[in-house]
Amino acid sequence: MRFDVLTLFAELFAPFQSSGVTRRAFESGDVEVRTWPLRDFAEDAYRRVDDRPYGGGPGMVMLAEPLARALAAVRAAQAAAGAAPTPVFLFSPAGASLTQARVERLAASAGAVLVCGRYEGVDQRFIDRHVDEELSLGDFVLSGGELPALALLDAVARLRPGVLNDPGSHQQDSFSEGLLDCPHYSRPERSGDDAASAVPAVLLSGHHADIARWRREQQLALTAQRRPDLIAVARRAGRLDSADERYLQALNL
Ligand code: 9D3
Repeated sequence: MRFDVLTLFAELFAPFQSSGVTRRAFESGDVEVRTWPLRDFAEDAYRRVDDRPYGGGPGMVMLAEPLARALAAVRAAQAAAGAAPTPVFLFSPAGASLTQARVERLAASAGAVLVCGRYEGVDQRFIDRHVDEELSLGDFVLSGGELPALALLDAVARLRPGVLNDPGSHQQDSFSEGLLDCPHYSRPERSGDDAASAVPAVLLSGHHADIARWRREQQLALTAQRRPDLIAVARRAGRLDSADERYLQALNL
């Protein structure tokens, strides 16, 4: 799959592709990332990519024309490679929050053009003409769309075949399965003298069914406490069995 990234900060994308479990996906070319530095598509002598908003107000607006020229260059490169045009996503605070379901769909696709907004926003005419979908990372304020684009690339790359050692392990991800994860413990068995320094005994018991039940109950308790919205979704999706329901009912006592 291929991502074409339109950005004023292309240098942010390279280092990210050489670290961590996702490195293989990028370095093998399975997830190909090509950056298109927007300043290269400015036409005036100052390489201007932004200007003041009509109607006044704070901040600057990203100009539609350099963006449109960069997108035309992406389309030409796709055509030359015999690749079909991919959808255009704009990262913007006004977009829908990225979800794991959206990431999973994208990971199974041919890729996308990622437009990273900066300044107050992008000239609406570029959005109306060219953008298929606006995406946000959530309700907090960043200074541009580059980190959201990197977050998306990371979330997609880890789903590609060969990235995770255990092919089933992302089936168990929180949000895929719909519950938060259980707590994890590793060595040493005891890190001090108080009760909180010991690993829960059940995890050392060797009783796999007991361990699975304990983990499930930890997931249910944590999710009920922190994200009751996810319990409601899991229930509606039929992902809670009668033992789960009994445990949740006991928690409310
Ligand atoms: C009230 C005006 N602000 C909207 C919240 C202006 C504004 C703030 C920050 C306009 C653009 C930006 C830059 N942010 C992004 O481009 C962005 C973003 C974000 O700020 N938060 C979460 N996801 C994203 S995706 C792109």
